[in-house]
Amino acid sequence: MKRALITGITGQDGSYLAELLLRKGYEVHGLIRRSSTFNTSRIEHLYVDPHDPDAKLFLHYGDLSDGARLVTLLAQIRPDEVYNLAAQSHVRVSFDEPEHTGNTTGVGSTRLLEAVRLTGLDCRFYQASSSEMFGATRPPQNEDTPFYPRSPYGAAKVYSYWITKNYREAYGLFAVNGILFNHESPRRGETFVTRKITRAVARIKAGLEKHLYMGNLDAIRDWGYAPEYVEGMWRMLQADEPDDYCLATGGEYSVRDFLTVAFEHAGLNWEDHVRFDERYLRPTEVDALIGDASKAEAELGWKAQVQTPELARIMVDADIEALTHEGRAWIDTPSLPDWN
Ligand code: NDP
Ligand code: GDR
Repeated sequence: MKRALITGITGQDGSYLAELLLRKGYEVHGLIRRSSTFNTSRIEHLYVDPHDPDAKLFLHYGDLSDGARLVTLLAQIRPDEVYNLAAQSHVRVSFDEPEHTGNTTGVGSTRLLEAVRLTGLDCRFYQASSSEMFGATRPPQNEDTPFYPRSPYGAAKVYSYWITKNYREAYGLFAVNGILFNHESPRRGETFVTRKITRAVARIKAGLEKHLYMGNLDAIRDWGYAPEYVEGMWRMLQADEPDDYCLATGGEYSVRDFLTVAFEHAGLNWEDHVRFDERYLRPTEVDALIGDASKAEAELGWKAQVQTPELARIMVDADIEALTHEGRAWIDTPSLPDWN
């Protein structure tokens, strides 16, 4: 049985990846942060009491800012695969907390890579790199596109990208960068633009709210469906040679387009409800990210199935369902394309 360690297991991607690996028969270990309230709602449905002989999911306290803990944990777990998904992942917040973002989203990756090296493990390493690294470079973007980050978050991810590549070259570690374009789902954090919109649609439809306050509606993104993207992460670690890959849909939609589809799906007109608030603008914006994932398709057989309009409808339906069924809808395991 293969063993995996996932940092960021409580996040959107971590929860889908844990599900995927458990389905594939892995023993899954997750790094979680101590918090005064429960922060494991996205993986509660996967959790089995560790005393149960069938338990395959194990959670461990730790933090990417605590290098010694990472060494101890790796030595104890001895994983075959490490997925580094943990990060302060909100671009707008990274302008408020640039140092913290650098420490976790950037140097945190070095701490984890060092822990792998110090424990001498023969394991494969996945780094959650981001299309935000391309920043101001014009689309379409692929693995050869130069980086031009436009936020402390983007700059921290560029650092993590290069340190991952350096450990591959310097120490022969099977370390890969998945350069993922925006991917969303009903489990997306509520302050990212897609989920903010679909949650508001559900609440406006139910008469709980009237207005939604937004920033720049002209930004263009390539929004895919998160459960498909975690399959791509896994495929990168099954390849014969370590390499870096972009995952994207190739679609081109503005925030305004997403608003239109989401509100229309609920029989609403977004212009009746959306208001501008400058607090949601960023000091420097990333105008357009549109990915070219042809390398992943050719070498990994990975291709996005769900395009942005369908994604918006999936998320609106889930948020409406969640309001009527006490918030449980987003836990449902999505139906996935047949990859084999
Ligand atoms: P989320 O914000 O949903 O999850 C982030 C995870 O990181 C959470 O589990 C969080 O824990 C954990 N975390 C944050 N800080 C620390 C820390 N100091 N030590 C340990 N754990 C920490 O992100 P996503 O699931 O959307 O994204 C996963 C990764 O992929 C991130 O690195 C993100 O930057 C990157 N990425 C995401 C894309 C997307 O479109 N979703 C696109 C490209 C890259 P807690 O729950 O306790 O807060
Ligand atoms: P992004 O995602 O910055 O692309 O980073 P986000 O959903 O936060 O913003 C997308 C675009 O929407 C514009 N926008 C707003 N954004 C938010 N959050 N709230 C608003 O009210 C709002 N109004 C307009 C933004 O300006 C931006 O242009 C995500 C994260 O998941 C990163 O971790 C990941 O690396 C990248 O995607 C790829």
